[in-house]
Amino acid sequence: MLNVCLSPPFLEPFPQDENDEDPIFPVSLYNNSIAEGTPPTTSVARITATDEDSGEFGTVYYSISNVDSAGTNGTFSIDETTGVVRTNGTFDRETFSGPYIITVRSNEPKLTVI
Ligand SMILES: [Ca+2]
Ligand SMILES: [Ca+2]
Repeated sequence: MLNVCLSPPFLEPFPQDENDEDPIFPVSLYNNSIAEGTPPTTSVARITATDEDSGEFGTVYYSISNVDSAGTNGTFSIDETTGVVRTNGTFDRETFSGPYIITVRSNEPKLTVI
């Protein structure tokens, strides 16, 4: 007779990653200039941030939190996934010569509401 000893199945789940890392912006200041008459939707900067978490926890979403100076919010827009900042309108030096100070922030992963 052969005795077979079966070990219990490994019940411990694989450790799941936690959202315990914040996005890091390796470059904290982008200094770009915009030519007068630049058409709307022109790309003026690409912001990047990295998050060491895996999967959705490591996905960075970008948004503009503030546009300072005489520029009003809405002068620029940012692609929430690529970080590309684009112009929303045209610029006239006689009206405002800048600088525009755009503050970009990263969002926590979005909650999916079903
Ligand atoms: Ca994270
Ligand atoms: Ca983690």
